[in-house]
Amino acid sequence: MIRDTELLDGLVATVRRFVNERLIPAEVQVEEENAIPDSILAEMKALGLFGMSIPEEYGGLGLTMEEEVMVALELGRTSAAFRSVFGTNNGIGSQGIIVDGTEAQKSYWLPRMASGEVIGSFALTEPDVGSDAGSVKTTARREGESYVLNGTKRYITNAPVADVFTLMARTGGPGPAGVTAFLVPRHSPGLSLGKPDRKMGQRGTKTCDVILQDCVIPADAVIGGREGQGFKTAMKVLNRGRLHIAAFCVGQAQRLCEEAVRFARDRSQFGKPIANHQLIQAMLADSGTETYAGRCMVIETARRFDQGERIIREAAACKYFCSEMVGRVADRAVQIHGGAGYIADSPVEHFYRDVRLFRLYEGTSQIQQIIIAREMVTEG
Ligand code: COS
Repeated sequence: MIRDTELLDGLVATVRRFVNERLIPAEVQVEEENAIPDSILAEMKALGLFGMSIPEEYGGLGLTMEEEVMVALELGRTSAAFRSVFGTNNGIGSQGIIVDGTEAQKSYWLPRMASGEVIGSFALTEPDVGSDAGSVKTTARREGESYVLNGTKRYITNAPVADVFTLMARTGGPGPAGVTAFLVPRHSPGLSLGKPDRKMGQRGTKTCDVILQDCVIPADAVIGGREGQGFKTAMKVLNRGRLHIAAFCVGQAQRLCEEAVRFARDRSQFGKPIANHQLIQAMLADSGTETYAGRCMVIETARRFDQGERIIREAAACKYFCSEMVGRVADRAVQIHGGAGYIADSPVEHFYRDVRLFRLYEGTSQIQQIIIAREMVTEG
């Protein structure tokens, strides 16, 4: 749903300009320094990017899903690290509070997240708990007016800079029904961070372990105030997150197509630009077609989400198709660049490494396949 076409066009144009003029020129620096420059962080905050999808009454831009998708398509045209820095504030780090939080939790945390004063993060994965998210092993023991948490959370995006974690821990019996979602402030006693992970790509994005050793938090830190709802909160958060990631993948594919076309026009072999060779054209055509298909499916699913439809299957399908698709597009972009695509100076080299993550996080491709098939079978 687009509430005001003119306003959205203005926002999309602003983001496009910001991406072209500020973010794309800084990609090499981010790659080399493994950090986002402070000046860019400040500009992102001023543009409202930290609170894109946080409701207006809590200081955010309150974008609908369709509007958020239109912005994500633009943001996807540059290094994933830029989105990642505010991605958890809009997505998995704040959505738990938005969908299931109490009024007190919303009014305390959301305005701070929307301004970027507070960084939110989402802690579900553990050393032994990945795809089987309902088997969370971190425990939360009620003691008077507190909970005492014990366990380790792994590969937690933005953990090194986070101020608060939406964290899933077990308060009840085995399986999804025993999981509760908590808001755990970074400086809670007993909470420490592991050393930053060294990753294949997405340099500038920070992840590490979150270690809880008799970590004490107040009893009112339970999201929504009810135990046993944490798995469902996490799943609702991921439905939206998967759609956002899918749109971002389409943006990445769009940029890869632009780079491939530019190179194919400039590079001549056998006496003519390689863009005029049919085998190169076939690769360009496949990438352009798949990117367009991804764009259509994310916009359609976002519209249905905004209309209140159940989009579990469609969000999984978007994440599955678009994350696999951008992998193929990146591979072709490197192929079109030839040797130049394997050299670190080329943008397609780091995009090739960066996009590999999209098939893994917020549910692997295999998990999306399971979700899609289960929904198809139960829908009959
Ligand atoms: N949206 C809303 N509710 C959902 C849901 C979704 N996408 N998926 C499950 N639920 C609900 C179910 O309806 C069920 O509710 P009831 O108990 O009222 O029937 C409950 O949650 C338990 O669901 P289910 O029985 O399907 O749980 P499973 O243990 O079988 O797990 C999968 C389901 C595999 C889909 C889930 O564990 C998953 O998504 N795993 C991937 C985790 C992931 O993405 N990790 C990445 C970490 S974040 S970077």
